Amino acid sequence: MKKALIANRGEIALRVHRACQEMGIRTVAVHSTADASAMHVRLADESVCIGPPPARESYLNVAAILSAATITQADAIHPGYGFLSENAKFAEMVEAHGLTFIGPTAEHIRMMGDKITAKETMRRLGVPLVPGSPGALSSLEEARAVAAEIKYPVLIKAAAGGGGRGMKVAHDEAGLEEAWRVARTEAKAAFGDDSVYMEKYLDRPRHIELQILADTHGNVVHFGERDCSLQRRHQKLVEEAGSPVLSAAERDALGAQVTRALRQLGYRNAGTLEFLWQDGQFAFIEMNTRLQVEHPVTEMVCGIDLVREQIRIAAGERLGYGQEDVRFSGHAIECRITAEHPETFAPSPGRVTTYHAPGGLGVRVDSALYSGYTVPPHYDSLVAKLVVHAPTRAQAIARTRRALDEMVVDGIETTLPLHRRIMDDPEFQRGDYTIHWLERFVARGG
Ligand code: MV4
Repeated sequence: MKKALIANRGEIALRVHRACQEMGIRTVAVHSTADASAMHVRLADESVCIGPPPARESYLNVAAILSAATITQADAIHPGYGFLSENAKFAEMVEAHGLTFIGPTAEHIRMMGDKITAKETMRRLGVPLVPGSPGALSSLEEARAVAAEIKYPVLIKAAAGGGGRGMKVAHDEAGLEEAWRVARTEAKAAFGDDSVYMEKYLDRPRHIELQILADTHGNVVHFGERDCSLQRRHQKLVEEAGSPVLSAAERDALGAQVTRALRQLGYRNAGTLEFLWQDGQFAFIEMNTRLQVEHPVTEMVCGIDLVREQIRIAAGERLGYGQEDVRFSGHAIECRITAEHPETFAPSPGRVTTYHAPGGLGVRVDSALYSGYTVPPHYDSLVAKLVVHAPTRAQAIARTRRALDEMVVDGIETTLPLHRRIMDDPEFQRGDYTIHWLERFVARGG
């Protein structure tokens, strides 16, 4: 692999560029007209403008991206996260053009994109699930029967869903018809597919996910878990590795189950399995077939470069190490700093007059910001990921607090003040939170 096209923007385009650079692989940036002076364009070896600001016409424009790869003679494409990263058709088209897709097979992307197929596959491979319907619900009558069996409250979810869209709770039989109707209508509108399924509703779970890598020679290794419970409206704000509630033995047990399953599946490249954890029990809900935003916390505790590994795997190389070689050291925390008002979450694009990144031992900032950069209004509001590593969780919190105080992003509103308040909160410091904690924390104003 000599030249890779990076089909993304912002901090993740930089992240992939850095891995390529260190491996002696030249990079091609693609960009919209709104991103002509973006950092990912400045750092890449070459760049190609692929369209106007709306993502649909640029970062999601498959024909323009494949043309850019052809004219620059790239031999691989890394999709980053979001945009085309979990688009099976795109992965197929990349390979049909004789290029290497740095990610899983189109078949596995498609399989996990359908949440019903993903669950059925994991059930067959022995991964624990939330009790629910065996597959899609064919009628309201079937929904009633399954709910009676698994007991209320229940959740109706869209097969094509994820990220919380097309999801409705029913607390009792009286609420089921409405949940059934609304979930199907929303699923049809959002995904063009009204297939839905049912699960027992867990009322206070944590969101814990497991990172894996698989090479094309049958080796599958896991890199432990991330606790991603601190989210608001399905947008994660803070992630940690490891989870404050998991023991090394529980991690090993879950990891062994998951790696066995993915080996049987013939999965390749990076993947993340999402679980809900409540009362000491794990239940698989979804699998993400991409590099995730929060991958750096795993990199920090495992001392591994996940993007480098993705590229090596795509080039057909062997992992070259086994599970026993993966060691976990210390604790890592990521704060997602977004260009939003810290209380109202109103978007705050605009010109960054001063940007100053924090530093020191155990501090990493993944960001495409620079002083004088204008954050465009067209895309995701993430402007920086502050990632901190320290020997213990308490030290990681203290270090995050210190780094947040050093960090300057002037000219726009950011969530920096909210992150400071979270780090100062006694419940957060005790690790005492569920997926509902942050919503309430924000509502009570700290
Ligand atoms: C659930 C759940 C409770 N019980 N499933 C939301 C997004 C999608 N990925 C799965 N989600 C949930 N599924 C059962 N059976 C609660 C959520 C949920 C959630 C999950 C992870 C992180 C944040 C969340 C916020 C609200 C609801």
